[in-house]
Amino acid sequence: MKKYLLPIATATLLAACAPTAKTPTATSLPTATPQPTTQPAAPTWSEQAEAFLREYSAEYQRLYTESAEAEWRSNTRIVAGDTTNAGATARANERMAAFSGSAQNIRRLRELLDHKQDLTEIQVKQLQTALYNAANSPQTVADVVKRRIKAETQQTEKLYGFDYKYQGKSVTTNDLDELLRKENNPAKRQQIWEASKAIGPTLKEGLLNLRDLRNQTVQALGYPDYFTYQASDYGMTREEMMTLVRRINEELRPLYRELHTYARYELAKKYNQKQVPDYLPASWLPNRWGQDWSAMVDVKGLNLDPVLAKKGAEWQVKQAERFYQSLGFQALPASFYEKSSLYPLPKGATYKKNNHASAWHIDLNQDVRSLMSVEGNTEWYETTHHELGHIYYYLTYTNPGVPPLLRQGANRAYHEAMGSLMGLAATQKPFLAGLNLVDAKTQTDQTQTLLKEALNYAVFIPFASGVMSEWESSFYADKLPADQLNAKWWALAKQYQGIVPPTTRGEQYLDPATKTHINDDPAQYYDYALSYVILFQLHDHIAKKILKQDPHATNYYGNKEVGAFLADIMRPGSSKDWRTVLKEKTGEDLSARAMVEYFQPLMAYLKQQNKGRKYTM
Ligand code: X8Z
Ligand code: ZN
Repeated sequence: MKKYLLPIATATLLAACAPTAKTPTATSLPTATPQPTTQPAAPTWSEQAEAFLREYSAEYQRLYTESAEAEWRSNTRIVAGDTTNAGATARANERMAAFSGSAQNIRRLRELLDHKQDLTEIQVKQLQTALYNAANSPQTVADVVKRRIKAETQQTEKLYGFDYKYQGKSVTTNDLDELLRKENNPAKRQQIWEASKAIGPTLKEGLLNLRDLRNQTVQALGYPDYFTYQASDYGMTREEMMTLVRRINEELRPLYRELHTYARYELAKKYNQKQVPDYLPASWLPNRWGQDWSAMVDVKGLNLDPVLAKKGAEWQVKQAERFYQSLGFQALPASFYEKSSLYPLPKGATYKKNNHASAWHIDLNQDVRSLMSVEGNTEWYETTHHELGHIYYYLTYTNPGVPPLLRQGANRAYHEAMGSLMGLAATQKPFLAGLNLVDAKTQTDQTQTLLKEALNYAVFIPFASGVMSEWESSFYADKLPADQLNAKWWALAKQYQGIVPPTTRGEQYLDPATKTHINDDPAQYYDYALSYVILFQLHDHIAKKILKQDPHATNYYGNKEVGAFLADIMRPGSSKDWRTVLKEKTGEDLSARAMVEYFQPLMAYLKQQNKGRKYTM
């Protein structure tokens, strides 16, 4: 599910249309004898657009809310064999689809957009957004849209209703993640990793069906494939997006090569392997997809796990809120705490919930919620900050200057960047010391700290911009054949991440489908790669220009100027062009410069450590 928007069909928008006002055109204008003094002037194009958008937006917001409420229920209460929720969600999403994709609305949107030069910029932006949304559910192919909605609801239920088993017992994904961070026995690690991949084959048929339905939906409005459709949200073609993510990947590649070499040797030592493998076995890494290796390093004096375990999950959410408040953001609405689903289900619950973190803007107004399974540990500490970033983004662009259709990020990557930035800030030593989470007087190793950060942020790039983006581009645009899905996944993992599966993984498996986004947030994972690049650009600016602190050792806490800087970016939603926003706020275009510079001091250390070691990528 789109982490921060509604799941596809919804995010995608909606349906049955309110009757459009009849457009006066040259031919339909009154022909009676002109009486210039009394005759009301025919409405201008801008006035017509205003009237249309008023009506459209009200209906859009109403249907969006219904769809979000239904999706919320479908994602927080998954009961095996019970189809009530699925039925209600499908119906709500169909109503949205029938409205947003109605032929009448599409016609009218195009007609108004044909008179762009007579409209205001914000009118044009809203009409374009509505037309973009329409392409996700055009009613000219109503049957395809309907089947797709049903298939997506079913895929979500399968994905989050799955019962993971390890050593004969049911386990949660939190359990598996914890085991992968802690287990030192390589044979056991392989079993855990394999247990985490058991869901893949159960999702294959549904995913292949969804690929066709997603492609067919957007093709009806002229997009060649679903990946291209999603990239167009940034004003880019598929090729332009792939060129951009490949460039980012290349810029981080020298650092990744050092990290990869370092990890092979260090992990071989840790697991008592005489032979250092050329490529990293996926089961050696402390994350199901090898997208974050930071748990490999424990920086003495900065390990948060014990203190977070002691303070507990609730404290983490409250602490993240306090951090945002300290920058000048409001307290969260009471309904956030009443309506969110923040913690794991109690043991023995008779239903399941979505196990991946997300944030929701239920009514495009003040009803904001988060769905998480927070436990007291570093990973959830960062994720909590990440999700509240979405929540504060929602609340900040919910203002009279931003109409409902533009209550979105400057682009999707900005939405992902805000909270991840706060997550990074909330782990730096001066911040932690200020809050008494670590002892300020304890000497800590700066190189190890930077190494741990690189194993989180830099290691993520080849996964997000390489493996995920290349696989989905090929899946949607090149129609990757059904008997090459897993082979392609592992070829990309080897090429970009230098990771191989512990044993041969044939086409009876479907390892990409174990990543939730492949199923319910399709063809958008480059958002996260771009979000990391943006977050380092923002962090660099905040540290150097606002705080006048070393970017490696900042403390944002309590700084209202930092809060104002972030709120200025959030406030216009998508009513302002994303490139302009970045240029105005940081003086830079989108670039990996800040990220590369941040990790530059680590290169000498890694080269030293890797001296005499064999490089394989
Ligand atoms: O999916 C997420 C967020 C969704 S709001 C928790 N993230 C990516 C992932 O988990 O794969 C955050 C960073 C990467
Ligand atoms: Zn997110």
